[in-house]
Amino acid sequence: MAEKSGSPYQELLPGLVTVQQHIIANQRRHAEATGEFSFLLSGITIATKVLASKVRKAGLVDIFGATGEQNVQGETVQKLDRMANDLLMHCIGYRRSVGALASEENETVVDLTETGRTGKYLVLFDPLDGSSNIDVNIPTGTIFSILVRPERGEWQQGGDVHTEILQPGLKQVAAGYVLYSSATTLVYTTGNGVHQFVLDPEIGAYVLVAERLQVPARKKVYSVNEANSGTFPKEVQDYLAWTKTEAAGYSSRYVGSFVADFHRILMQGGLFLYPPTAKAPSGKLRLMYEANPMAFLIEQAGGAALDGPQRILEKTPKKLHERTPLYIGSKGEVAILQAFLQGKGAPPA
Ligand code: P6P
Repeated sequence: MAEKSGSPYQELLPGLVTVQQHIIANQRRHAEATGEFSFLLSGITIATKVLASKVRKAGLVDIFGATGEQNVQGETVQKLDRMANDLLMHCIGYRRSVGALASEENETVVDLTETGRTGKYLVLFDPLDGSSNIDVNIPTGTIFSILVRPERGEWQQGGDVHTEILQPGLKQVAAGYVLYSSATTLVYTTGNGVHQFVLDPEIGAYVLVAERLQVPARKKVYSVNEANSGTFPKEVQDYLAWTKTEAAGYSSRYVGSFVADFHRILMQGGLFLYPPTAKAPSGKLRLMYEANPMAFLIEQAGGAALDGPQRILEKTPKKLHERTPLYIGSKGEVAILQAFLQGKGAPPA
């Protein structure tokens, strides 16, 4: 289980700690923080609280099923997808510190600077990852990543958010997700550790449950869609064959909803794999608003994230919706897979 360390904020925040309080206490440590970020984050928390209540009622109210439209990814848009996207666009876009928004559901960046906005934050999100699972009550999630516009003196002078947003994951100032499951849990980092909150429906607040989460270095559990293994790279097939040996002794867990699979690994350790396949030669998961935020979180928690040869956070995106192969989880488990990818084969017994 991820270790929980003593809160460095406890002296500031005795007793019940909400995510807003936590962000403000966090910001007190950074003189330049102006409270803009905590107001920005409140846009995400309010939108996801509303979404959590809708997800809980899926089936009771007419939000099951598809809208009949396709998104930029060529995927069928679920009714809740559309609702989640509209909610996040509205609640985050309302914050004047935001200069642009990007979503899995929108083909291009929503440029708020066109309206004379001078916000420095660039917010990217997957509004409802795993939404195809909604109709069968499998957990889904919202993933977000926050960048800032490059320094250019006066924000309004020059610059184009459509290109400025194409920054490597190392430039993220914050990232996180909300998992809509048996509990609604929010996990975020601003580069100062990974912190977990649970939505208390009785008070309508995300309440701190763990700070500075650390993912276990080893855990013999892998998470992959084995149906695709016939067209995985041979080195990945060799890794999976090894995990099934008695000596290796691995188990397998796969929800098919990235946020749920990732959260289990953050809490208990393991390795999530989405390798290149014949159907998805560049992998399926998107770099900017799925792989990058989760890579930021896992590295802050002591884990690792690769696309194969490269660290995810060092990849410079060429396109907003580009996909990437993804191997993410416990540092020791990623290292074993990496050895297979480098042709070094299995670790010594
Ligand atoms: P597959 C959901 O559609 C998603 O984008 C991720 O949440 C999930 O990890 C992945 O696709 C599952 O893909 O090919 O195994 O169905």
